[in-house]
Amino acid sequence: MSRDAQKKLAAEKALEFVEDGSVVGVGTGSTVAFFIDGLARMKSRIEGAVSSSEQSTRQLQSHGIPVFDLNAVGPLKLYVDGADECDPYNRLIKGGGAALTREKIIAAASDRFICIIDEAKQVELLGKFPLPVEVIPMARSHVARAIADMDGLPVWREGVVTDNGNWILDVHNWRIQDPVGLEAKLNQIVGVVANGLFAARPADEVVINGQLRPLRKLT
Ligand code: ABF
Repeated sequence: MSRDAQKKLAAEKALEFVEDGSVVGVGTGSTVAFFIDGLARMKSRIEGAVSSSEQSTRQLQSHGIPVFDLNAVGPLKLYVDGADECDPYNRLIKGGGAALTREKIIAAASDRFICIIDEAKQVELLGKFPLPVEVIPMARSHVARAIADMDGLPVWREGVVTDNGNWILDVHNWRIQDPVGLEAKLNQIVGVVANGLFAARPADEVVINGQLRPLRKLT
């Protein structure tokens, strides 16, 4: 099955968890784009959405789906989003689409976070995908030095400005044995806004090939 077919299947399955009359948290990326198209087919049954990016907002509004400010409607019952990597414990690397900070905010404010992925996103160990870190522009070099001291290789995603007006460093060369610990450590670096590890708050369920994937329990 093609990657697009897998993404579409995962997005369609996630629609089953959307409650009538709810405001749905909506992520960013090509898999979520299929989910938004599906939401459009059922838009009379939902109140609207909270969006994690200007990109998703544009697509939602193009379908006539109302987009709300999280402050006005939170907490949410459901957040649906993609990922760049997903380990067996539903811990994720996200941020390839530069929307990680708003994605993380909505995930934190949602009772249930369903992650929709294709097979290529599944890994045993996080880190092959370079870890995105959103930084305040003036702190870019300071944060890069701190990451280098942690044996990471930070690469500035030059030319990309996030919806929050910040920059992104993508960190290569990490094989992440302790995602929760590294997520917390990165957040301590002055100038870091957020990082793409979703480990302290992993996905509640992962949908792949149209099915909910069983969660491997951390022993
Ligand atoms: C988004 O989903 C980002 O965090 C991540 O980069 C992206 C994955 O994109 P796609 O679904 O296009 O593979 O939430």
